[in-house]
Amino acid sequence: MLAHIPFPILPAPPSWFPGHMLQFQRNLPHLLTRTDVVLELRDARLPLTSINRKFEGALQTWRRERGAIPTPPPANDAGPSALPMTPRATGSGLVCERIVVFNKRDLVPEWGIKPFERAMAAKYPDQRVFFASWNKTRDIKALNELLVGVAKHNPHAPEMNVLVVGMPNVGKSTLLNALRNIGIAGREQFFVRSRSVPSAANSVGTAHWGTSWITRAISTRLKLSIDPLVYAWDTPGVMLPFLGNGDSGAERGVKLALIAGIKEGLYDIDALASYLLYRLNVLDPVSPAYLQILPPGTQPLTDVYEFLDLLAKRLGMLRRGGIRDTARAAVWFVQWWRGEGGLAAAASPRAAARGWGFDFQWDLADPPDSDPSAGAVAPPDATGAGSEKSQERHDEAVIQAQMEACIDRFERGIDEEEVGGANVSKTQEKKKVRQDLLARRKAKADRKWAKKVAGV
Ligand SMILES: Nc1nc2c(ncn2[C@@H]2O[C@H](COP(=O)(O)OP(=O)(O)O)[C@@H](O)[C@H]2O)c(=O)[nH]1
Ligand SMILES: [Mg+2]
Repeated sequence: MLAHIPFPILPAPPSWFPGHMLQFQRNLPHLLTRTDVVLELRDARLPLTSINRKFEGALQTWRRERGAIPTPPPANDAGPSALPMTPRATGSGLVCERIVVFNKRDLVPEWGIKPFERAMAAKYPDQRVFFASWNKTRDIKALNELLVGVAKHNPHAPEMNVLVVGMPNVGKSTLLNALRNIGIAGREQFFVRSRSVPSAANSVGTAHWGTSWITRAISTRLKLSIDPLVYAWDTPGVMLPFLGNGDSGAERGVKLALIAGIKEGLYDIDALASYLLYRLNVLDPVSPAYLQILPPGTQPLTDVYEFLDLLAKRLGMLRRGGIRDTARAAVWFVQWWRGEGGLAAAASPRAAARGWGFDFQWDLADPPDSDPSAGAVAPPDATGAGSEKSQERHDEAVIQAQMEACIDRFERGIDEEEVGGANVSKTQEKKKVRQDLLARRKAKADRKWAKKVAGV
């Protein structure tokens, strides 16, 4: 088992935000006026990094306009702020649902899914979370039923429009096709090209941008269900315009490049390989997934050049003069991981893992540091019968607490970056922790108040 896994040196992230992404982002508010359900896809391996925070403003306005969330009171009002909710019928009578799908679940270990769902419910109570994989029929069926259920709940609407958003390569088109295949069998299946783009897309400036822009911006309309009538709109992947400064920006960039969210070729392959080696070590420090591609008997290792040298040896990748071709081995390593290697890493057991996916990392010897209550997980009930179940529940609770702490750290990091505080002092850091704690308490009180008002 690796005792110490050093963090690799990473390059600053490139800026990759082509014009069509900017156009889509600008026109999102218009598209939302004709949207009933937003299906927001994120990569299950990057549940936090693949959030596109640039969508947040437009989504909040959309929900507010449809009465799904109340307009926030003025700053000096002592009453509760924006209330968490799950709208079925909104104040305006218009459908307004936001469903967050963590896609490619086949590439993360199943043991983390339940704790993650609970951590998300605790931290983001207004988001409906769903895990899916295109090849898991059960997931696709359940998602289809969820969408159809929302439409059935709103029989007054002649049709329901679903807008699918997310970063590039997160699996939007694949998931939509799978949903269509499940929802509409056989000859009824079809999709309509941009010629039939309804007024929502036309309203985003056809005259100015022409049809090619429409095709890139919102190219296909898929029918997901006939009765009730549900349509879905595929959209281009939109990246974050700025990935951040310092170590966290560099790490974000490399993660996104590995899952192919950032255009390949903008990165040095050695940087990708060294980060991947680091991550696989964190996910399973005892028997990392890459051991199966190295010469038999190799022990886990942390030096990327030693690793690539062994890999080139195993694959027989040689340059002229018999020198091992480590650059080719690095390309092969990343490709391997994107396919079967990712699946192998997802099969890793919970026992030794120090992380889950690419956004969660912890040291089980240390209780979570950001929330005083999070470390207080009750010990398992060791009274014989049912103790295995009790142990499992305890382990899940521990992981959930670690995940919540990771989410807090992530949010804190983003907030600090947004106020330009890359170099915050210890005093500021403590102040922020305190503020976060108070904010969480206030949110809890607000939730209680909302329940009371709703009579639940
Ligand atoms: N392992 C896995 N791969 C997926 C899944 N969904 C999509 N992919 C792959 O991810 C890549 C990008 O998918 P695509 O649908 O084009 O993504 P989009 O850019 O968001 O539309 C393709 O190679 C798909 O085969 C999934 O659930 N699991
Ligand atoms: Mg696509």
